[in-house]
Amino acid sequence: MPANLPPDYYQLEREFRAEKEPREKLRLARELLALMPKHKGTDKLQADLKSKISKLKKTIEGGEKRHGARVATAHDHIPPEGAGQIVLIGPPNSGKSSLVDNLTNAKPLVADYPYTTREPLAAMMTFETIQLQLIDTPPISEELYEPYMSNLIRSANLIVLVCDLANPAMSGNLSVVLRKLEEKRIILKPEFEAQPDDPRFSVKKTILAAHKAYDDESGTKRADLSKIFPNYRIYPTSILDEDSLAALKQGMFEALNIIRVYTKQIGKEVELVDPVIIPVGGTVEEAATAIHKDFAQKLKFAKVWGHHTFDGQRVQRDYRLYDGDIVEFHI
Ligand SMILES: Nc1nc2c(ncn2[C@@H]2O[C@H](COP(=O)(O)OP(=O)(O)OP(=O)(O)O)[C@@H](O)[C@H]2O)c(=O)[nH]1
Ligand SMILES: [Mg+2]
Repeated sequence: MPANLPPDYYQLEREFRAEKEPREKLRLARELLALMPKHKGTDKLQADLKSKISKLKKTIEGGEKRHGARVATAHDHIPPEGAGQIVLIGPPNSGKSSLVDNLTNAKPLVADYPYTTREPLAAMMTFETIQLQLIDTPPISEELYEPYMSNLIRSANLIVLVCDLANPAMSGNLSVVLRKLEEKRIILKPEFEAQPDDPRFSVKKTILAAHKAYDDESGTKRADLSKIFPNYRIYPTSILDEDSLAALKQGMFEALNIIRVYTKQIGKEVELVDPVIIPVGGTVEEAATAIHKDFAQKLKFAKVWGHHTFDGQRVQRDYRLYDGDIVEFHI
């Protein structure tokens, strides 16, 4: 049976063959698979492509395991990876590197003296079915503000401000961080906000890790934090408490305002892996576009399985999706 492939397919296939970088190649392979009509004539092509996808995934994962973490070379820009880039900042010795150590495979240097971390370090954190990129950074203090910090913070999707509840000087140290950032025209905010009209300023959504929580037996430091940072999400954390780290992880995902949508082929079981990532409030059309823009154009309808529908409900392109929904596209 002839494959009858659409003309776009051949163009995309040329791009795929020419591409050398494994992540981009993987993205193109997924686009090809989405574009390929699903019938008997394309069975072999589909199988070939799936095996290429699985090999590419192995190559990428192998590379990540070998490196574990990557010390950034151009410090003010770390290429984003995964479903979100999250930068940990804070005063010296607050526990930034300890958190990255406990939440990822990376092994940043942790020590009981300040100014241990000298360079940013990126590492991947698994959250259920997705990966988020964490970036450990050198401290911010009266004595130190690495100039590249401003760009690192500006380009992040989310900031985690790590506060040291064991340090009697916590409040003063945090004021220094806020002042240093303000001098660079970076304003931390508890929610996403439109960027100010004055392009020299930037606002950054931030959540707090109230770290070394066990050292604040009376809870006074935690109360101080709520006063300095009203309306912010504050997660008490300790490296001795797995549950607190899991709660912070969940908090990071929620703060990113994204949802995971799993795609399913017609007549096949769904595999809850590699979800499409779209903003909270995103629609079937946005999920289709995230796979390929042509795909969204050709979409006739979709079927959705999830918490807000009955199983297999037929929906139109403007249907709002929720985290964890499963979608079957019909083109
Ligand atoms: N009690 C307690 N100590 C912790 C915790 N997390 C980290 N520490 C200790 O705090 C100290 C500083 O930890 P780091 O992770 O190196 O702190 P940092 O913020 O990366 O420090 P700099 O890189 O110097 O800015 C180390 O002695 C850690 O063992 C915690 O949850 N509880
Ligand atoms: Mg450190």
